[in-house]
Amino acid sequence: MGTALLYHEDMTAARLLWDDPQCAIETPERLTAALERLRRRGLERRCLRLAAREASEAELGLVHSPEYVALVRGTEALDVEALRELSAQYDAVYFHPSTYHCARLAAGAALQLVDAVLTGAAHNGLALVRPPGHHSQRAAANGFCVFNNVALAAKHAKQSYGLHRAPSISSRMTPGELGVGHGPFLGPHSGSGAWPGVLYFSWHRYEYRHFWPFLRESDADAVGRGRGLGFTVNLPWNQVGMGNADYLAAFLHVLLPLAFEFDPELVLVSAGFDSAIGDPEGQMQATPECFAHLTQLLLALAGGRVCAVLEGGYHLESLAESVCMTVQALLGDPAPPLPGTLVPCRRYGERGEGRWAGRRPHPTLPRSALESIQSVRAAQAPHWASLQHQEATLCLPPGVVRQEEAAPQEEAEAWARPHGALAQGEALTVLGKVLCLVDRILDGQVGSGITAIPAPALAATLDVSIRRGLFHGAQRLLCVAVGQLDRPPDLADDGRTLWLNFRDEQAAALSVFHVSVPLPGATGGFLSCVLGLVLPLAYGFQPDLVLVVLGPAHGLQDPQAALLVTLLRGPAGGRVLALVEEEPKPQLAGILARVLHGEAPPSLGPFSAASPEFTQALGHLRGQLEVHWKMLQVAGEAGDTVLS
Ligand code: X5A
Repeated sequence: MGTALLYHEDMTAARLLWDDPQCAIETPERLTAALERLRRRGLERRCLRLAAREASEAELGLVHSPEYVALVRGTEALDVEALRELSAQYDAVYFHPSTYHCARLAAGAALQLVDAVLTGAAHNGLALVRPPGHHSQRAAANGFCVFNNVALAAKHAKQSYGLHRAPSISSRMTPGELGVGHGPFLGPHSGSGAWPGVLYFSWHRYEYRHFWPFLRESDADAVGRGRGLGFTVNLPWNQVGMGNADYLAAFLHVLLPLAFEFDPELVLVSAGFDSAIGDPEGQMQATPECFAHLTQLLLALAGGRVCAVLEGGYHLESLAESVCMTVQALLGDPAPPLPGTLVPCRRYGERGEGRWAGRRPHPTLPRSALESIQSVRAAQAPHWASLQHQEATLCLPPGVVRQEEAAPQEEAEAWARPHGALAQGEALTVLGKVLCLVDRILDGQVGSGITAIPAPALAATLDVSIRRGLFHGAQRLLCVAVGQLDRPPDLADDGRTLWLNFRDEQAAALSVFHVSVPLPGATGGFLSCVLGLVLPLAYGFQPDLVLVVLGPAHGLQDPQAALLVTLLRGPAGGRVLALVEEEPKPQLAGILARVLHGEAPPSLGPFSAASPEFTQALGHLRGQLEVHWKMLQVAGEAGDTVLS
């Protein structure tokens, strides 16, 4: 088990044989650069290496017409002039005598990856392929793409493994479907009802349809038809320069709420790295680390069964780094912190610095990531419970270690002094271990940790852990306390700690850094809290250490606790310390230890919508906080229009 890496050297054979500026960026070096970097980082040898096989013509027939397959087969025998003539009949396509072989290997690799993951030979994986696939259609090549690798993988998964909520195709986003043009063939709208059981998400450079391939059906209001209503989710980026905060906001506020509600059995990723910084086609600004975070977030779905298939990505350095980040995340490594402050882009011009500063926006239209997010949420709201009742309020302005080491007894006693509950016995012994664990995590000697604490000592141990973390050099410490736990009364409200407490009472922002979150019963409420409130705050805060505490009457089911801890690995580079009340659920600590190690959390089970009252209370809380915490925002300001 582990991460599968599919590749075949033959896929470097195809290359452009004549002058065509549009196609010149799709080179064999894309694959060799990515693979070389994986080798150099020691990542390749940590993967299960599988040589790609060719897809059969019957398999290609799952998606493509026999005539088209025969036509592509025929290109093997054509001379350069004939290849050039045929290529000219398509949009942004070139054929080479090896194209058919390469394209069959690319499709075969995608199918094999699905086989590896669905038979249990691997947990997840990446297929490094070319030509890419997502723009190709039933009977046409398009945008460098010949056969639709990910669409074939989706059909194969449904047909051979009988998945019901099969491929949640997170197309062209993350390491996925972002980037350049929209590849609409995959969506259920490409022939009504043709793709039941598939949720298709795509983000793409759109620029109000001024960007290739200029399709009306790439806009946010194209949501699928008939039985496929709501199963096509388009997030058009209407300006270039989108960065880490924008992608993360799109995941937290659009993709993940819908994906968790959908509860897929498999996640297929059209991994287009033309969404990464430096890419000539995408012109976006997301740094490679972002792909580690996006991948890690996707791994919380479908029991971690994530299959990523390379699509675009034309800046060799950016591509190679982003591929490494994706593979690291697939392997379960903690994601490195995201550089810079995380504020989603409100309107054009806020990112005036940098290499794309010169581009002028369209003179009359508002542009921003938030506007795109708002429009897709609005378009999808009728189809998804997790988006309902929200718009009105929201539009307002390295491994886990079981700790054996402990701080010296006298030191533990000194730290325990203010707390009677810690004075002696087991509580003091545990405190010694926790102090040592806090230090080790902050020093980078240990990735994360978990400790079971005797119930009477929990609150005091938490208090001491916070102080110790700040004392030991944490600049910012996030504490997520679940259950009846009070914020230590004399904790300074100075921005060094952010205290989030899930408890039964009313939602309340007692200060910018002290938030009480209502404890939801329904899975939908839990997901809205975590994705819509806790993670945006956590990412915005950029802590050095996250303390998660499951205290008295925490009320979370085991899969919920596991998901919470999994997702909290993101904001602090994996530096999570979980403190769990010793009784009454001994198995919970084991589950949490495994997710801290990078294992996928169990499914939350059937989706149940939050009550309108709950959603409203949460929306109100978000409304109060979003002035300070920009990652909460899902809409531009009213009348936020940019004039030239
Ligand atoms: C796979 C992919 C882009 C084609 C761009 C044509 N295709 N201008 O990224």
